[in-house]
Amino acid sequence: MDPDLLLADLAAGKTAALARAISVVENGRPGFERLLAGVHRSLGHARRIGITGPPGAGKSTLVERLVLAYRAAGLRVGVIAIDPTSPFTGGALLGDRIRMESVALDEGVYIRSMASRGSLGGLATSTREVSDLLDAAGFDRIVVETVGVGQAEVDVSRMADTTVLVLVPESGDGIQTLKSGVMEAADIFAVNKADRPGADTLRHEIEVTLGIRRGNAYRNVPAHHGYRASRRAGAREEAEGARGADGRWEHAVVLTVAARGEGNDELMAALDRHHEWLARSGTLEQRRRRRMLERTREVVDRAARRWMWDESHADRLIAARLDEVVDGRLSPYDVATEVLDGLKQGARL
Ligand SMILES: Nc1nc2c(ncn2[C@@H]2O[C@H](COP(=O)(O)OP(=O)(O)OP(=O)(O)O)[C@@H](O)[C@H]2O)c(=O)[nH]1
Ligand SMILES: [Mg+2]
Repeated sequence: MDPDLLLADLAAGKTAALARAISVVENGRPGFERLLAGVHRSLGHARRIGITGPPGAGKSTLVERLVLAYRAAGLRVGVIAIDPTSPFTGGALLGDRIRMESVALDEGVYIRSMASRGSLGGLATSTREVSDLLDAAGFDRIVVETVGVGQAEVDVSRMADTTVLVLVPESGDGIQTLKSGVMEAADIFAVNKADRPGADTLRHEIEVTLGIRRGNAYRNVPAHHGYRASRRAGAREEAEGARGADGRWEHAVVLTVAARGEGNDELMAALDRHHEWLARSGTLEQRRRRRMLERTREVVDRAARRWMWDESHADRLIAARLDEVVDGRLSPYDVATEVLDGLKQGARL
C-alpha cells in the first residue's frame, strides 16, 4: 500500500479508496498510522452522531430514517454499525443488524459494520479512526450505531459530537438505563416505538430523572433551582431541548415511531439544535479538544504497547521466567518489575 496515493484517492472521494483505507486501518496493516496522520489536518468537517440503546430498540430503523432525511437535504452520510460479535454468535447477526436496504445503493451513503473483536487499541479507537477516514473523505454526517447501554457503548459514544440514546416503552431497559450512569452520556433521548403503550410514561420518567439530576447538580444554586422547578411544573419547552437559563444544554426528549418515520423531523431538529448549541457555547471546541487529548493518549499507548511486545525483551524475559512463576518462586509482579526495570535501562531484544 502506498499511503500517499491512497490519501490522494481518498481526498478525491473515490469509494474504493475509502474501503481500502478503512480495511488498512481496521486491521492495523503497515502504513495505517501514516495514513491517519495524513488525514488529520483535514478533519472537522463532519458532524459525528452516536446512536446507542438496548438491542432491538429500533436504532437501525431510526438511523435509516436519518440517513434518508440527510440525503434529501443533499448531505453525504457515513454509517458505522458496531456489531456486538461475541465468540458465541460469531457475527451471524451482522447482516440483520444493518438492513438499510433503502440507502444501501446510494453513492452518498457509506455503510460499514465493525466487529467488536479484540484488537490492540480497542474498538473505540478503531471506530474513531474509521470516522476520521469518513470525515476526510468528505462525508457531512457520521452516524455510529452501538448496541447496549454499558460502559463500552459510552466509550464509543465519546467519539460523537452528539449522542442519542434510544429507549423503548414496555421493555424495562428504560428504567434500568435511567438508573445507570449512561444517562449522562446522552444529549438527546429518543423514545422509539411510541406507537406502543407506555411511551408517554417513559418520556415522563426520563424527564423526571433528568430533572432530579439537575436538581441535585444545582442544589447550591437556589435561583436556578427555583427557576427550573417552576418551569418544570408545566412547561414543555424544557423537554424539547431549549437552552437552559445558564447556557447549559437541556436534554431533548423526542417521541419517535422509526418504523413509520414519525418524529423524525423533531429528532433532526433536536440534532441541529444541539449542534448549534455545541458551537455557540464553545462546547464543540471543548469536546473536540478533549477528544484530541484522549486520541493522542490512545495512540501513544498503542504504539508503546506494540513496541514493547514486538521489539523489546519483554516476551523473551517472560518466557525465561515462566517456570519460576508457575512453581511459585516468582510472581508475575516480580517479572513485571524486572521487565520494566530492564526497559528503563534500555534493554532490547
Ligand atoms: N412497533 C414499532 N416497531 C419498530 C419501530 N422501530 C423499529 N421497529 C422494529 O423493531 C425491530 C428492531 O429494529 P432495529 O432497527 O433493527 O433495531 P436495532 O436497535 O437496530 O436492533 P439491534 O441493532 O439488533 O440492537 C424491527 O423489527 C423494526 O421493524 C417502531 O417505531 N415501532
Ligand atoms: Mg441495529
